Amino acid sequence: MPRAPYPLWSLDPGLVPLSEALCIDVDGDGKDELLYGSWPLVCTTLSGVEKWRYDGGMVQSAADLAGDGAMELVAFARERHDNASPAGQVMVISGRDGRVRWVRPGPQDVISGCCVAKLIPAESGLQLVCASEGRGNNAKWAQVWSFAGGCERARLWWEREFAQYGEHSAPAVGRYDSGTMAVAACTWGGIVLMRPTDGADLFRLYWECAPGQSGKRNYGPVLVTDLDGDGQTEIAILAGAINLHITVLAPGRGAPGAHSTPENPLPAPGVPLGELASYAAGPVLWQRYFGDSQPTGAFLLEFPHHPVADVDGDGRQEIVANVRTGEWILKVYDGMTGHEKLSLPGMRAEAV
Ligand SMILES: [Ca+2]
Ligand SMILES: [Ca+2]
Ligand SMILES: [Ca+2]
Repeated sequence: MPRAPYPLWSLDPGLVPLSEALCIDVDGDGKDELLYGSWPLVCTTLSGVEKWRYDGGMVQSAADLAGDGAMELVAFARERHDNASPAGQVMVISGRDGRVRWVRPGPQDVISGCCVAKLIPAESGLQLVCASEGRGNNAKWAQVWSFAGGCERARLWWEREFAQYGEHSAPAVGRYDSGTMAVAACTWGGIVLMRPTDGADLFRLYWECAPGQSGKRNYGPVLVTDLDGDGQTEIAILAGAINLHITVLAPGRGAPGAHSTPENPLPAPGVPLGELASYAAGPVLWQRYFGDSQPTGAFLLEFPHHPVADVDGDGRQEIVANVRTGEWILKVYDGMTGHEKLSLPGMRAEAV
């Protein structure tokens, strides 16, 4: 008589479909755990034995925030789409037992993202950057939180309104120049780089995606990086939802000048959708604008995990994108020039 199949172990994928998992030693016992899901977020041993679960959002960062040797997890609720509720706030969870150690206070309509980094050298531990929006004040605002006093006693280092409300892009951090870090946050048709210590503007640019087309959304990864390894910073904006464009900025190549207000965006060259628009001078290196995907459009544009990488080993980073026009085409673009290095019809890259 045949034996019936039986489960060796099982997992609960939670309210939000599982898209990724994390293997890291979150409780300091010297062995990695497996973390997956949201509502619940579950922590198991690598053989599937549950250690703890937490009824909260997806993990954004795993780091020692307070600098006390214990690992914390930063989670938030963007994926649940009810982020005006307290459950949508950024939370800091103990990696040891899943206990909530801090919930970001204050109201918000949309918390559009957060990231963890060492931004203030004199402060112990790491800092948390948040970008929120509010209809009441019609503004987007940025915050930097410090955990030097412990995770339960986060201190708001600064907060400020930096743009008008209405575009839900997430913040990023990176090196502005060799001696300065920056907090980067996009807005309608623009980007603002802020000084981590006090939030002051370092750089503010508004630009068109095509002639007469400004005020575009910037939903997708924003990477503040050095694409060609020359020590100068570039910024890759990979906008793959509603408004589809890849835009690469070089703040060191020229000041925004008059194009630092939404009323006066940097004009775009006229090229067909999806084609390369190059800029001979100024803060935009190049862009490719693929139009809109909502409600419908000629293109879809999606990005793999880690879309900016040196995939051909020449010492300079490329941008990897999945472009759809009738079929998916895997594209590899030169990071600095936007020229197409590879085009593979019928292929997608899910991870780089
Ligand atoms: Ca462990
Ligand atoms: Ca560079
Ligand atoms: Ca390369």
